[in-house]
Amino acid sequence: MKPSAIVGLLAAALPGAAFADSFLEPAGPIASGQLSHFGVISALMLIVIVPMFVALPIVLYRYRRGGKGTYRPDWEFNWGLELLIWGVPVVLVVALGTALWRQTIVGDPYRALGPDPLVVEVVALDWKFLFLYPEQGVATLDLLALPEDRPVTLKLTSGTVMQSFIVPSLAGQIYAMAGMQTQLNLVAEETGDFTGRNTQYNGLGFATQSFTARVMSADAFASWVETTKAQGSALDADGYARLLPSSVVSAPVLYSQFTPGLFDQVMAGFAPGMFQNHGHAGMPAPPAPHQGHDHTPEAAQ
Ligand SMILES: [Cu+2]
Repeated sequence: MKPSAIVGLLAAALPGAAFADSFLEPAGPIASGQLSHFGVISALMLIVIVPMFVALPIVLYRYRRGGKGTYRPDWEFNWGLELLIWGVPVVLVVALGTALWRQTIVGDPYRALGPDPLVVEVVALDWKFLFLYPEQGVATLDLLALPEDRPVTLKLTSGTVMQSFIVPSLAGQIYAMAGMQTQLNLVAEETGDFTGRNTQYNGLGFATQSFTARVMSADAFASWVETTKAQGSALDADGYARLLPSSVVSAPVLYSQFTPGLFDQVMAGFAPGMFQNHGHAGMPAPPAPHQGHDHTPEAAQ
């Protein structure tokens, strides 16, 4: 039986809802790879676990007082046993290591999954995620809309503390850090809503910091972009500044447009020397010498 079949049987034996929004119900190749790797390592570890649980009662029964086993207190060495005790773990470690090595390369978050990826810029905030679509010109808060079957490259940074971004059904976690950019590549192969969240504790709103990854057909995505352009409000530097205070977003917010380069400005706001260079996008008011210009909205024009 293939390892993935074992996991499949296990999954079928338990309520389906238990695996929703988990890599155990993958909706793309990255999570599928995690599932089959999980199956392989589980099967390999059973080689150790099953014989042990079988042997334990046999040994207890055979060598009990009055049992058939011979009492041999002078026994010291047996080549067969030595080979078994040392050989099996060595083979297992090599097999596990090889499987992990391959999976690490295949599941590398930075590995492009195809030509012409949809680029989405992700800014982690307290306690929400801002998604910027440079190609489409729209932006969202706590809604990651994705087209089906098109490779996606997420570029992540944080506008606040370090966070850990994950959409378990689609791809593994990656950190988002202030002043730095990380990348996560994925392809969604099933339409539907999947839950994504931050898994790095960042304060009171942490438990509620989740968002919906909504996978649509290519056509539905295109019309979603058009609808968003027509309906949403614009996100400018002031709008971004209003997102900085900690808050939980009850429903996703759509923006018809955003200030181009906002993602880079957020990162630059944390760059060394920002107090001299006056990067305003990323940070609340810097502490020390800070003068020579006006911060009122009129002056900012
Ligand atoms: Cu300033």
